[in-house]
Amino acid sequence: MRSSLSIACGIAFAAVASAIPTISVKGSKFFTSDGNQYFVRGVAYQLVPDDPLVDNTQCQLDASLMKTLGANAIRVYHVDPEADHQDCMKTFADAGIYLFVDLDTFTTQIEQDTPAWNQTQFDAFAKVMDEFQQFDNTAGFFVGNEVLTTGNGSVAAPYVKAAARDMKAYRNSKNYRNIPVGYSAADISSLRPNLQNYLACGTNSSDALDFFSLNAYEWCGESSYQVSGYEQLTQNITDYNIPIFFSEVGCNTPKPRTFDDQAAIFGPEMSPYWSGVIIYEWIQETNDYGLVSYGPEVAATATQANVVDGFTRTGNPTPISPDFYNLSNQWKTLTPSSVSEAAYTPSNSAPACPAYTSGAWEVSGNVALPTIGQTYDAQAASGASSTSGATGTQTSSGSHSTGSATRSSSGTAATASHTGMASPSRQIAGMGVGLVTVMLGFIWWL
Ligand SMILES: *[C@@H]1O[C@H](CO)[C@@H](O)[C@H](O)[C@H]1NC(C)=O
Ligand SMILES: *[C@@H]1O[C@H](CO)[C@@H](O)[C@H](O)[C@H]1NC(C)=O
Ligand SMILES: *[C@@H]1O[C@H](CO)[C@@H](O)[C@H](O)[C@H]1NC(C)=O
Ligand SMILES: *[C@@H]1O[C@H](CO)[C@@H](O)[C@H](O)[C@H]1NC(C)=O
Ligand SMILES: CC(=O)N[C@H]1CO[C@H](CO)[C@@H](O)[C@@H]1O
Repeated sequence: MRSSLSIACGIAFAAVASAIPTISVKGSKFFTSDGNQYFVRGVAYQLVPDDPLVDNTQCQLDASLMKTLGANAIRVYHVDPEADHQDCMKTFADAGIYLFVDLDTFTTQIEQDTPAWNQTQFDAFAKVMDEFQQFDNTAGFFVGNEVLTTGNGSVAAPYVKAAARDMKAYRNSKNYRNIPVGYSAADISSLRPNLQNYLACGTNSSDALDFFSLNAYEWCGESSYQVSGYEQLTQNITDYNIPIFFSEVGCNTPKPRTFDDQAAIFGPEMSPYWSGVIIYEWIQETNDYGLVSYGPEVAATATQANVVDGFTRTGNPTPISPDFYNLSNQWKTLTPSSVSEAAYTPSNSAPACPAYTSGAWEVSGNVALPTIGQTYDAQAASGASSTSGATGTQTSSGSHSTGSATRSSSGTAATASHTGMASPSRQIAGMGVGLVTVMLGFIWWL
């Protein structure tokens, strides 16, 4: 009795001593459980297509170098919820690194052209949440990545919002911690303000996102807060009621990357409104955004172990010079002014739900969100839009039989509003498959 009790106490003490504070949302900011404001300084991390959080030897090598870089977060696009993540998550926690993880995969993601939110998707998202909620360093969940890319694609927005509503309700029903649930948007200037307002709008916060984030490739080389477009991004969120941060950043032309935009993001113009940034991306691969490399490029057709698409994906990460050091130097010198949780009283209320505008925002205000199993019926919607103008008629058939599962090229042409560059995140998320879709996206854009 006595000895098992003391062992239990010893374990409890060790757990407390090594615990990383958890992250939650208050108003438009993130805070750690010890009351400090949290700004994301992250890197997109998807070494391997299925799940980069299962090989602890690799996680240790990478976490250690990320610490040197000054990172405090990773974003992982795809994980295997059945795998064991204990060791990697502890490794990252010990390095002070939090996880933002996408709940969807290529087979479960919400599609712009055939929007649906059904039980299969819910169950798959819930599995990822079940696995990762147990870790103190899980900072947030994404219910989608760049689902919407066009004005008429806005009809998919209620499905994204329904997914957030249901994952938040599921989280609460399981008595999980209030891990923030958000969405990662493509930077489409015509769509962005309406989308970010829509996903936060309404008087019932249970129906809204906990945070919004943006994949932006606007700031290229020597630019400025005004010229890059960051000023416009900020003008649209100064009254935003939930946290917003960059879930991908990193124009890679011209080279080398100097990451001058970090000074703006963490400086006085943006840090009162923004909660930081995730740099795209950790590993160097075909798309040429990497901060580190695991060895020279080999033939794309090479089939040896640990090589995918011509790049080795295990071993010692070697910083790519000067990009890695440039980022590290930026982060070292930047300290955003922050507020303690105790001293902060949120004052912004939810934005108004945007009005219906044909071709630009085709959702009529605060429409009823779809329930699980409702699918979008485009034909009925176009017939009904002049009168209802809402999300379109929803049929409640549980099966989603309309349209093929083929990804349309427009769904991948995530274009930065100033540069016209395609966002590469679909590529990292899918490796081989993604590369094809990104190329289709470029062709579509050209
Ligand atoms: C939006 O318009 C394009 C081009 O007309 C069409 O291909 C696409 O299916 C439409 N999307 C939706 C969700 O209606
Ligand atoms: C708020 O939304 C949640 C989730 O949709 C719902 O269960 C709840 O009844 C709503 N509360 C009010 C006051 O409408
Ligand atoms: C977004 O900001 C721009 C100025 O940068 C402004 O013209 C536009 O009206 C804003 N839109 C919304 C919905 O706030
Ligand atoms: C649910 O939606 C997904 C993704 O659109 C689709 O692949 C699947 O067939 C749907 N399942 C059901 C039961 O409707
Ligand atoms: C901001 C920063 O550190 N810039 C450096 C990036 O790397 C080049 C090449 O080494 C330097 O000239 C810059 O000063």
